[in-house]
Amino acid sequence: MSSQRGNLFILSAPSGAGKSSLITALLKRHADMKVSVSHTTRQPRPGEENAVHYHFVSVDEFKRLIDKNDFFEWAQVFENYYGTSKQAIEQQLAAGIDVFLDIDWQGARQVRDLTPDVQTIFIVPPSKSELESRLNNRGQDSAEVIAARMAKAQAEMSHYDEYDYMIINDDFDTALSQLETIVLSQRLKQTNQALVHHTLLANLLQD
Ligand SMILES: Nc1nc2c(ncn2[C@@H]2O[C@H](COP(=O)(O)OP(=O)(O)O)[C@@H](O)[C@H]2O)c(=O)[nH]1
Ligand SMILES: [Mg+2]
Repeated sequence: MSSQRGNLFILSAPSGAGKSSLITALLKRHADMKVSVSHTTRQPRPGEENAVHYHFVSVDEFKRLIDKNDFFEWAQVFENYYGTSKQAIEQQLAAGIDVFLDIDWQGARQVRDLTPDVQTIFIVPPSKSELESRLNNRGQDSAEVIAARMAKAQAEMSHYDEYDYMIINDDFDTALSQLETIVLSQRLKQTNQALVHHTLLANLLQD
Protein backbone atom coordinates (compact mmCIF):
# COMPACT_ATOMS: atom_id res chain seq x y z
CA MET A 1 0.00 0.00 0.00
CA SER A 2 1.30 3.44 -0.93
CA SER A 3 1.76 5.92 1.88
CA GLN A 4 0.28 8.60 -0.33
CA ARG A 5 -3.46 8.97 -0.58
CA GLY A 6 -4.71 8.68 -4.15
CA ASN A 7 -5.78 11.76 -6.06
CA LEU A 8 -9.33 12.30 -7.28
CA PHE A 9 -10.00 13.38 -10.87
CA ILE A 10 -13.16 14.22 -12.74
CA LEU A 11 -13.34 13.72 -16.49
CA SER A 12 -16.27 15.30 -18.26
CA ALA A 13 -16.98 15.52 -21.97
CA PRO A 14 -19.87 15.55 -24.37
CA SER A 15 -20.98 12.14 -25.50
CA GLY A 16 -18.64 11.04 -28.32
CA ALA A 17 -15.57 13.04 -27.32
CA GLY A 18 -13.65 9.83 -26.63
CA LYS A 19 -13.50 10.08 -22.86
CA SER A 20 -14.07 6.37 -22.15
CA SER A 21 -11.38 5.27 -24.62
CA LEU A 22 -8.89 7.69 -23.08
CA ILE A 23 -9.58 6.46 -19.55
CA THR A 24 -9.35 2.82 -20.64
CA ALA A 25 -6.00 3.42 -22.36
CA LEU A 26 -4.61 5.30 -19.35
CA LEU A 27 -5.65 2.58 -16.89
CA LYS A 28 -3.93 -0.04 -19.05
CA ARG A 29 -0.66 1.79 -18.47
CA HIS A 30 -1.09 2.35 -14.73
CA ALA A 31 -2.09 -0.35 -12.25
CA ASP A 32 -2.48 2.30 -9.53
CA MET A 33 -5.31 4.15 -11.30
CA LYS A 34 -8.98 3.15 -11.36
CA VAL A 35 -12.21 4.48 -12.76
CA SER A 36 -15.19 4.59 -10.45
CA VAL A 37 -18.13 2.38 -11.53
CA SER A 38 -21.30 4.48 -11.34
CA HIS A 39 -24.87 3.41 -10.75
CA THR A 40 -27.34 4.15 -13.53
CA THR A 41 -30.99 3.54 -14.34
CA ARG A 42 -30.35 3.42 -18.10
CA GLN A 43 -30.46 0.15 -20.01
CA PRO A 44 -27.14 -1.60 -20.69
CA ARG A 45 -25.86 -1.28 -24.26
CA PRO A 46 -24.71 -4.39 -26.11
CA GLY A 47 -21.39 -5.46 -24.63
CA GLU A 48 -21.86 -3.56 -21.38
CA GLU A 49 -21.52 -5.67 -18.24
CA ASN A 50 -23.15 -5.08 -14.89
CA ALA A 51 -20.66 -3.99 -12.20
CA VAL A 52 -17.98 -3.44 -14.89
CA HIS A 53 -19.29 -0.53 -16.95
CA TYR A 54 -22.07 0.49 -14.58
CA HIS A 55 -24.11 -0.94 -11.75
CA PHE A 56 -27.40 -1.13 -13.64
CA VAL A 57 -30.29 -0.59 -11.24
CA SER A 58 -34.02 0.20 -11.34
CA VAL A 59 -35.37 3.67 -10.60
CA ASP A 60 -36.75 2.33 -7.31
CA GLU A 61 -33.38 0.94 -6.29
CA PHE A 62 -31.65 4.20 -7.29
CA LYS A 63 -34.08 6.21 -5.15
CA ARG A 64 -33.54 3.83 -2.25
CA LEU A 65 -29.79 4.49 -2.50
CA ILE A 66 -30.42 8.27 -2.53
CA ASP A 67 -32.53 7.91 0.64
CA LYS A 68 -29.81 5.80 2.28
CA ASN A 69 -27.36 8.65 1.56
CA ASP A 70 -25.14 6.18 -0.32
CA PHE A 71 -24.21 8.60 -3.12
CA PHE A 72 -21.23 10.93 -3.12
CA GLU A 73 -23.01 12.74 -5.97
CA TRP A 74 -25.85 11.96 -8.34
CA ALA A 75 -27.68 13.66 -11.19
CA GLN A 76 -30.27 13.14 -13.85
CA VAL A 77 -28.59 13.01 -17.28
CA PHE A 78 -30.37 12.18 -20.54
CA GLU A 79 -33.60 11.17 -18.77
CA ASN A 80 -31.75 8.66 -16.60
CA TYR A 81 -30.27 8.80 -13.14
CA TYR A 82 -26.53 8.43 -12.63
CA GLY A 83 -24.61 8.44 -9.39
CA THR A 84 -21.25 7.75 -7.76
CA SER A 85 -21.50 5.72 -4.58
CA LYS A 86 -19.31 6.81 -1.68
CA GLN A 87 -18.08 3.24 -1.43
CA ALA A 88 -16.83 3.31 -5.03
CA ILE A 89 -14.15 5.88 -4.29
CA GLU A 90 -13.16 6.07 -0.63
CA GLN A 91 -11.46 2.66 -0.31
CA GLN A 92 -9.44 3.20 -3.48
CA LEU A 93 -8.23 6.67 -2.50
CA ALA A 94 -7.26 5.39 0.94
CA ALA A 95 -5.25 2.62 -0.75
CA GLY A 96 -3.25 5.22 -2.71
CA ILE A 97 -5.04 4.67 -6.00
CA ASP A 98 -5.84 7.61 -8.27
CA VAL A 99 -9.57 7.53 -8.96
CA PHE A 100 -11.34 8.91 -12.05
CA LEU A 101 -14.95 9.94 -12.03
CA ASP A 102 -16.51 9.84 -15.51
CA ILE A 103 -19.39 12.17 -14.63
CA ASP A 104 -21.24 15.16 -16.05
CA TRP A 105 -21.00 18.85 -15.13
CA GLN A 106 -23.79 18.59 -12.55
CA GLY A 107 -21.91 15.86 -10.70
CA ALA A 108 -18.65 17.82 -11.06
CA ARG A 109 -20.21 20.79 -9.26
CA GLN A 110 -21.27 18.60 -6.34
CA VAL A 111 -17.86 16.92 -6.03
CA ARG A 112 -16.01 20.27 -6.17
CA ASP A 113 -18.11 21.51 -3.24
CA LEU A 114 -17.37 18.36 -1.21
CA THR A 115 -13.73 17.87 -2.25
CA PRO A 116 -12.08 21.16 -3.21
CA ASP A 117 -8.78 19.46 -4.11
CA VAL A 118 -10.38 17.40 -6.89
CA GLN A 119 -8.72 18.01 -10.28
CA THR A 120 -11.22 18.45 -13.07
CA ILE A 121 -10.56 17.76 -16.74
CA PHE A 122 -12.78 18.58 -19.70
CA ILE A 123 -12.39 16.76 -23.01
CA VAL A 124 -13.71 18.19 -26.26
CA PRO A 125 -13.80 16.84 -29.81
CA PRO A 126 -11.72 18.62 -32.50
CA SER A 127 -14.79 19.80 -34.42
CA LYS A 128 -18.55 19.62 -34.49
CA SER A 129 -18.57 17.48 -37.64
CA GLU A 130 -16.11 15.02 -36.08
CA LEU A 131 -18.33 14.79 -33.00
CA GLU A 132 -21.34 14.13 -35.23
CA SER A 133 -19.61 11.34 -37.10
CA ARG A 134 -18.30 9.75 -33.90
CA LEU A 135 -21.83 9.62 -32.51
CA ASN A 136 -23.06 8.03 -35.73
CA ASN A 137 -20.22 5.54 -36.03
CA ARG A 138 -20.90 4.10 -32.62
CA GLY A 139 -23.92 2.36 -34.16
CA GLN A 140 -25.50 1.41 -30.88
CA ASP A 141 -28.24 4.00 -30.57
CA SER A 142 -31.20 5.06 -32.72
CA ALA A 143 -31.08 8.19 -34.90
CA GLU A 144 -33.44 9.83 -32.43
CA VAL A 145 -31.10 9.16 -29.51
CA ILE A 146 -28.12 10.44 -31.53
CA ALA A 147 -29.94 13.68 -32.40
CA ALA A 148 -30.86 14.20 -28.77
CA ARG A 149 -27.26 13.53 -27.68
CA MET A 150 -25.95 16.02 -30.28
CA ALA A 151 -28.14 18.75 -28.80
CA LYS A 152 -27.11 17.82 -25.28
CA ALA A 153 -23.44 17.67 -26.25
CA GLN A 154 -23.57 21.42 -26.76
CA ALA A 155 -25.23 21.92 -23.39
CA GLU A 156 -22.47 19.85 -21.74
CA MET A 157 -19.72 21.70 -23.66
CA SER A 158 -21.01 25.07 -22.49
CA HIS A 159 -19.64 24.19 -19.04
CA TYR A 160 -16.01 23.84 -20.20
CA ASP A 161 -14.98 26.93 -18.25
CA GLU A 162 -15.82 25.33 -14.90
CA TYR A 163 -12.89 22.88 -15.29
CA ASP A 164 -9.20 23.06 -14.35
CA TYR A 165 -7.84 21.40 -17.52
CA MET A 166 -8.96 21.00 -21.10
CA ILE A 167 -7.90 18.41 -23.66
CA ILE A 168 -8.80 18.51 -27.37
CA ASN A 169 -9.15 14.89 -28.45
CA ASP A 170 -8.02 15.13 -32.07
CA ASP A 171 -5.04 12.77 -32.24
CA PHE A 172 -5.73 10.02 -29.69
CA ASP A 173 -2.12 9.40 -28.61
CA THR A 174 -1.52 13.12 -28.08
CA ALA A 175 -4.67 13.43 -25.99
CA LEU A 176 -3.68 10.35 -23.99
CA SER A 177 -0.23 11.70 -23.17
CA GLN A 178 -1.76 15.05 -22.20
CA LEU A 179 -4.14 13.28 -19.84
CA GLU A 180 -1.26 11.26 -18.39
CA THR A 181 0.78 14.44 -17.86
CA ILE A 182 -2.03 16.06 -15.88
CA VAL A 183 -2.52 13.01 -13.70
CA LEU A 184 1.14 12.30 -13.02
CA SER A 185 1.99 15.93 -12.28
CA GLN A 186 -0.58 15.93 -9.52
CA ARG A 187 1.57 13.41 -7.65
CA LEU A 188 4.49 15.84 -7.82
CA LYS A 189 2.66 18.62 -6.02
CA GLN A 190 4.74 19.70 -3.04
CA THR A 191 1.97 18.83 -0.58
CA ASN A 192 1.71 15.28 -1.98
CA GLN A 193 5.49 14.84 -2.16
CA ALA A 194 5.90 16.07 1.42
CA LEU A 195 3.60 13.29 2.65
CA VAL A 196 5.41 10.55 0.72
CA HIS A 197 8.91 11.81 1.50
CA HIS A 198 8.42 13.03 5.06
CA THR A 199 11.36 10.94 6.33
CA LEU A 200 13.70 12.37 3.70
CA LEU A 201 12.56 15.92 4.44
CA ALA A 202 12.94 15.47 8.19
CA ASN A 203 16.42 14.16 7.57
CA LEU A 204 17.40 16.97 5.19
CA LEU A 205 16.20 19.61 7.62
CA GLN A 206 17.89 18.12 10.64
CA ASP A 207 20.91 20.05 11.98
N1 LIG B 1 -23.29 13.03 -12.40
C1 LIG B 1 -22.97 11.85 -12.90
N2 LIG B 1 -22.86 11.69 -14.24
C2 LIG B 1 -22.50 10.48 -14.70
C3 LIG B 1 -22.25 9.36 -13.86
N3 LIG B 1 -21.93 8.29 -14.63
C4 LIG B 1 -21.97 8.73 -15.90
N4 LIG B 1 -22.33 10.03 -15.96
C5 LIG B 1 -22.46 10.87 -17.16
O1 LIG B 1 -23.65 10.58 -17.83
C6 LIG B 1 -23.49 10.86 -19.21
C7 LIG B 1 -24.02 9.72 -20.04
O2 LIG B 1 -23.22 8.59 -19.87
P1 LIG B 1 -23.45 7.25 -20.71
O3 LIG B 1 -24.86 6.80 -20.52
O4 LIG B 1 -22.37 6.30 -20.35
O5 LIG B 1 -23.34 7.71 -22.22
P2 LIG B 1 -22.06 8.31 -22.99
O6 LIG B 1 -22.39 9.74 -23.18
O7 LIG B 1 -21.98 7.53 -24.23
O8 LIG B 1 -20.87 8.11 -22.10
C8 LIG B 1 -22.00 11.14 -19.41
O9 LIG B 1 -21.80 12.56 -19.45
C9 LIG B 1 -21.36 10.58 -18.17
O10 LIG B 1 -20.16 11.22 -17.83
C10 LIG B 1 -22.37 9.57 -12.45
O11 LIG B 1 -22.16 8.69 -11.62
N5 LIG B 1 -22.73 10.83 -12.03
MG1 LIG C 1 -19.98 6.78 -20.75
